[in-house]
Amino acid sequence: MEKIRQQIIDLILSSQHILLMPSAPADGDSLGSALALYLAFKKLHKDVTVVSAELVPDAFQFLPTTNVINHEFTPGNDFIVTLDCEKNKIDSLKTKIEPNKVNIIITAKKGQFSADEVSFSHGPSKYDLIITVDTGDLSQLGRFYEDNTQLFTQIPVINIDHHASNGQFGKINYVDIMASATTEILIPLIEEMEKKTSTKLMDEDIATLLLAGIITDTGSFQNANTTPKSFAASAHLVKYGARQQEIIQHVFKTKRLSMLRLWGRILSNIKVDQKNHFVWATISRKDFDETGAKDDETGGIIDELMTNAPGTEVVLILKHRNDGYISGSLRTLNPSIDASMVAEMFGGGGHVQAAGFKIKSNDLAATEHMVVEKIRAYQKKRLGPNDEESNQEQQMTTPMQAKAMLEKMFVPKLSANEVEKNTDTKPEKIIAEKQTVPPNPKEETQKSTKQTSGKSTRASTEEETFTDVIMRKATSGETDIFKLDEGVTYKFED
Ligand SMILES: [Mn+2]
Repeated sequence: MEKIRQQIIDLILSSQHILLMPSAPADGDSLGSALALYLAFKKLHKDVTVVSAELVPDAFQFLPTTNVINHEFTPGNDFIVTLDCEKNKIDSLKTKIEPNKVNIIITAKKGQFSADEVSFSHGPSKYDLIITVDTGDLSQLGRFYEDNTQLFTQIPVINIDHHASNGQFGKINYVDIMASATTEILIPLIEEMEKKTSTKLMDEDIATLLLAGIITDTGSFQNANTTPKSFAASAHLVKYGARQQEIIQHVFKTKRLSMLRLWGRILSNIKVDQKNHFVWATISRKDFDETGAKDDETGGIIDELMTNAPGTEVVLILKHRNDGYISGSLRTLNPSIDASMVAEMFGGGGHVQAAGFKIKSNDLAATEHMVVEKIRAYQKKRLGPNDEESNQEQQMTTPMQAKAMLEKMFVPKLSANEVEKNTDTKPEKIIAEKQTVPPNPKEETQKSTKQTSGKSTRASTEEETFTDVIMRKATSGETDIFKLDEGVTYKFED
């Protein structure tokens, strides 16, 4: 591990434009990791960009510097069309932009150019290093990976993670599956970087971000992944000034009324297969709509479900997301069942005790049937034959029992005036949420096309030679002197 850390530090120090990518959906660990590295790299005078396809959940907005996160990403997406002019010289060149296409009109001095004199390539990216944090698989970067797959082969990738299912996709892979959180791995990395650069990097904000990762991923030291090392690391961070109370307050003690309503609905809808020691619940779009809860307000409920379902081995929550996917969260309470292997049956992954997957579908009932049957079959095979009754789903809780469970879970954490406070702030929060909906990528494309054609009206004088245009642009102080204006014929001298 020490050798890998040295390689990582060398690569970071020799890079200047660093792209930091936390996994989506963003949680305390992925955000804490990305932002802690952001602050450390800034102290080393690096040009750093943090991009996340998804918005920062309300519970993590309090983290230092969440405002630097970009939700749109353009890695210098130049597409270059090259014309080989060795045999033939160019007489003129002009561009014509139409609603859905661009024509580049090139006239030869003599004869014509042919298709085999044209080649295509991508321009260099402005970044020289990508660091992914808390990301088991590149697909967890969402649309940023899908739209820029070539970038991940052009630029070195450092993969820092703690998921057992990590795909080792980096040039350097720093994966410690024994770590409770990715931020736990970053502590020795940042400290060694301090020594190597003789620069003080660790401060109260960085320590708070790193501690937020450990507290989130261990469920405030309640989950089974909590190790002596996670306690030691946390104590170490508190010594650096990590604001532990602030994290606990925001992540665990602040629950909105809409979230409580949603959790109540989920709890009253738990299904159980007692013979196969399997418990599950679904969350439909209707559940979100009717409670006013947001998509990210389901985090943590699976852990509550688990502690309230004794005798269970596998716990599953299926959630119909607002982006056409159904996501599944899995927990196992029996150490002989590997949750990441169960998640792999559905194209996902994760840790031994906690894992997840994502299925492209808008049919919750059909997906539930498919997933539940597969897990049931998996458990049946593991547990050996049992009688037919096991196929009977039972409603585990009555609404009254669910209410009692909910009260038991929250009474110590939420006082009556906190509930009232939440009610007051709710309408505002919902308005804000509507305004921050991420733009449809299609609309973005259209918008940028319009912008391009709008700019192109900036006129150059027709019949100027190419050298004239460049000289004119250079002397007028224009920076982008090689930019071609639309509809203008650029003449080339011999
Ligand atoms: Mn994590």
